[in-house]
Amino acid sequence: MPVTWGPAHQLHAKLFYTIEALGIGDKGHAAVFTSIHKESNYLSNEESILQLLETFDFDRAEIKKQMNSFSVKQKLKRAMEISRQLKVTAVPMLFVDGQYKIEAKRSHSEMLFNNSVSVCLEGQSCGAASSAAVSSAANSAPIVKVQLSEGSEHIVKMLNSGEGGQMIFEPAVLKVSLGDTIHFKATDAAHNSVSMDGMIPSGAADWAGKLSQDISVVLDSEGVYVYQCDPHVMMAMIGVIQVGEAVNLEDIKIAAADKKSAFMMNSDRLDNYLSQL
Ligand SMILES: [Cu+2]
Repeated sequence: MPVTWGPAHQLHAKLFYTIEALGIGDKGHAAVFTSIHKESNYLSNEESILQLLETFDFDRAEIKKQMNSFSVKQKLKRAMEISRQLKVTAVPMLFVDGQYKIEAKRSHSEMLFNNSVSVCLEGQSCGAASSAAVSSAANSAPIVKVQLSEGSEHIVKMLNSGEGGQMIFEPAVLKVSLGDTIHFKATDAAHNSVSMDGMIPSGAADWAGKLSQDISVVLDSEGVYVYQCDPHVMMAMIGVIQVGEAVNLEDIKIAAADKKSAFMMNSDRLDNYLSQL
């Protein structure tokens, strides 16, 4: 079931069901994946969706008919109701029998995620063993607090793929001293580093790096800074730096709750990062 948190997700959920209605299943979903993740076409409006579906040799009228059909609308409505009832807060998340909620917290817990699912689906009784698997999956990524980085200069790489996932800053969470310099390195192309509005210490200087270029930033205010990569903010390509004491952490957390709606993927990344401070 696709997620339906905000208008953008709802549009994509509608696309998901339209693809099913048009009978192009896997091919259609693969085309959406390629468009969003490889071509950076986020399909954020109806026109771009129509254009994508037209590549499957449907005419526009037929696509619109399916897209606005009673059946697709009902499925979207149902998805919204279910995700509200089950409190779906992250992807991927798996519900078994309405009883067990399994969530992959980090990419490296995917294996555990799959294991706990098989225990529950294959086992004769979905009892104690599987609950243990479920809870170990949920707790598989104990929060490790970030340590103060030594030295006064620090490197953050901008990557297509890193240990923590796709489209990611590495390290994504840093703790440094007042006045330290961060060198953002364009290791992979088509990324940048831009401080996020309302998510740096008050009075701190903001920055905006250009695409595919290194940028060095001196952090001369105490507190927490959150920055993003402009082209990949929807995939939560963001990073967090704590300078000295995290004096503005509560303000950042409040602002984060708001910013999260912009993330179509990895929507728990920001919370994960902040929990490491
Ligand atoms: Cu990027």
